[in-house]
Amino acid sequence: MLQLTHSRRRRRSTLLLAAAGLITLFALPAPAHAADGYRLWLRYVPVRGAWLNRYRRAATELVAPRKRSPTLRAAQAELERGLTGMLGQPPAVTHSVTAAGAIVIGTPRSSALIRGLALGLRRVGSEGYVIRTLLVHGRRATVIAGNTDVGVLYGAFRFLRRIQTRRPIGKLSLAARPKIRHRVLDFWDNLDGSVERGYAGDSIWKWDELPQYLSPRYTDFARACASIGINGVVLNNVNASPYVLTPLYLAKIAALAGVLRPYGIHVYLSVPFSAPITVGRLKSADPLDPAVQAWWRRKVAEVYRYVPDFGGFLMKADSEGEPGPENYGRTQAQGANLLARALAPFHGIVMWRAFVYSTNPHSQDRVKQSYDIFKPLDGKFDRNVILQVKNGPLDFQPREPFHPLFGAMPHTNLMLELEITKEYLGQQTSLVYLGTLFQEALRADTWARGRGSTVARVIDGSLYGERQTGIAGVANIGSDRDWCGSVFNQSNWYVFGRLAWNPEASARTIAEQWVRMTFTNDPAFVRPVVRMMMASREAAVDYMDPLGLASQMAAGTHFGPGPWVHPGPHMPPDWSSTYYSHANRTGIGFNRTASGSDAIGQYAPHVAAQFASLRHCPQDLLLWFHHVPWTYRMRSGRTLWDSLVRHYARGVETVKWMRRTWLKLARYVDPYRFRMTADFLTLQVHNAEWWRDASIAYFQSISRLPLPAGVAPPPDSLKAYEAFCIPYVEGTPGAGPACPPDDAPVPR
Ligand code: GCW
Repeated sequence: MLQLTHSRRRRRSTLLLAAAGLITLFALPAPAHAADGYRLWLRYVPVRGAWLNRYRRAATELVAPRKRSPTLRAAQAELERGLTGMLGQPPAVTHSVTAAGAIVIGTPRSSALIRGLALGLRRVGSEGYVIRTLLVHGRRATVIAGNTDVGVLYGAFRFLRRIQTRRPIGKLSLAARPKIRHRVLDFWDNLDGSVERGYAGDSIWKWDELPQYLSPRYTDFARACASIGINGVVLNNVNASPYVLTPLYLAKIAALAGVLRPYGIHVYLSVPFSAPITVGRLKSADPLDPAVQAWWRRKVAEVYRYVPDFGGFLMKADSEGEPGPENYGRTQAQGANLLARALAPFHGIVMWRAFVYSTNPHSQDRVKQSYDIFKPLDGKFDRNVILQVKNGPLDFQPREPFHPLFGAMPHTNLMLELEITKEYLGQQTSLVYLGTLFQEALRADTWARGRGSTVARVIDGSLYGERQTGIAGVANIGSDRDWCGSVFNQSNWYVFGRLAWNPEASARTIAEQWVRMTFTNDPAFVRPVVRMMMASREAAVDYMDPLGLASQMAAGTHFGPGPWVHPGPHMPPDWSSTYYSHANRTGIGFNRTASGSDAIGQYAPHVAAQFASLRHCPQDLLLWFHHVPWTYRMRSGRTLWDSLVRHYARGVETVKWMRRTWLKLARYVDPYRFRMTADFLTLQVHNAEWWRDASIAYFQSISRLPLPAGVAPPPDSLKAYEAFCIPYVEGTPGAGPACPPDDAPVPR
């Protein structure tokens, strides 16, 4: 939610730039195994013990086709890098199998060897791979093959992962293909280098240096994406600057696309709907105006001259101040098809966001708007349009029910949008593993075609048979040395990619693999850390937004508690907290049943019946759907009030337990990552307590009920919590401080 102005200008003086240059010149190169997080999960640290010889025997030489595309060269380079790092010696690179234990890579087209083998490549499609141990010229070899070069690259990463996670590689028979076609990272990066909701430094795209200088970081970014199967990147913020469509920037974008291409990554752009006016100097951007249509056709053709394999556009229209078809009395479908028709000849797609709502004090329940706007348009979108729908109907809250559009648009391509950057979940420092949140979203059953109509099956095309399938994650990547602001934030990038490849995969298994690759395979470390990660999101829900509450955070920054934020002249109701909690003397929660906003009516009957029943509604969504008396008896026998308070307290306890757990693990981690995580957990305990105390103080002022036995009263007064405000938070759009000067006097 939020922000009308997003153009933060940054002035860097020439002097500063010069100073930075000097620092870079004299900076010492990082030591080879510096555990500063730069290498992500691709650290390739040496294997020790019994595994080493077993792996060495199965990786004696690397057999690559003579003629290699940049993608095959990337696969080869990765295998060389990984094997050298882990096995302590580089594999001999050859073009034919000369010894037992060879690794053979290629496609039927690039390699006669692979052409001659029956590998069953048919079933893995255009991006999948087969990894098999077989006899080649009488010698045992591991073949990593795909129908395309990028399939081989994915296979190479999978093979390396087995070594990284200490799985046998001697007798392999693996085949995999992605279930979703467009697996995209959405960057909310502005052209001035700032990142909306970014908590890991500035943008990684250095627009000033492009196209001449291509930072090696871009390649490392592409490697990381390819290692988890991400095949698309939207380079810029959905609150888009028109400049991306100018030749100046198109040349820069082309240069970036050139770096990402070998790794199977297509580049996309967010564009403003008003571009025909701002860039094209037309009078209108009306989708039905032939001049506007012709402009987009010309512009798209120009984009493809720069980037021949350009992926397409992402559009935020009619939302939070962005222009859109509504300005011309046209529908979202008419707007989307305008772009789709320009892109179709080039096989480009439009990802049209369903995050459309009007911030109008008199408008109906905010969470109903998107469904009401889009549902009637089912079947009206061109085939190369994919509607990009956030996981929940509000806005990336710690917990939301699934968005009712999932399952409700059988004749429209639908993709899922997740937020990897933790805007509402503690931002840079809190340890919150989002695998469980993503998994919950994917496994939610829409019941659109009976039991098992999960969101995963809506978006992978298996429910309604769409061919344009997709999933997007708002990236958490920035210029910080560790890419994501903290080592544990890296796991969220990782799990997004893995679930995008296979939305039915398990968040726990993925967490475990990530821990093994990022830290160590020692079970004494892996087990407790995976437990921490798996508990972490529920802990955050507990101390921020328990029992189905939503949007209780501070306005603007979305960091820290703000349950008291109420509508006012500068605060539309649906950006406030009290609008969502509906806390009053009788109870708390948003009545979305038939007697309230009836948002429940947007779900399939089976789901709606469950949500509508106080008794059967999942308790963790209770207050999302119901206004419940404070004294209501929960299934546990406790009153709602007691239960609410206990959730806040439990959240804090869980974070304390996470911290205690981590502190015992020093001997398994390098000092740098150990210390940073330990200190961040200390900070998180502090934040969780702040959330708990401020929330209890606020809600108690309304419920006027005593605290349950054993719960200590908040140490400060409600007034003090309300007055406290953090003025500047990284990633918050807008130039000035987020604290209104009269509410929060500047401390002396
Ligand atoms: O969650 C909200 C954020 C805005 C963001 C918006 C969106 C890019 O607070 O910063 O704008 O969602 O998804 O468009």
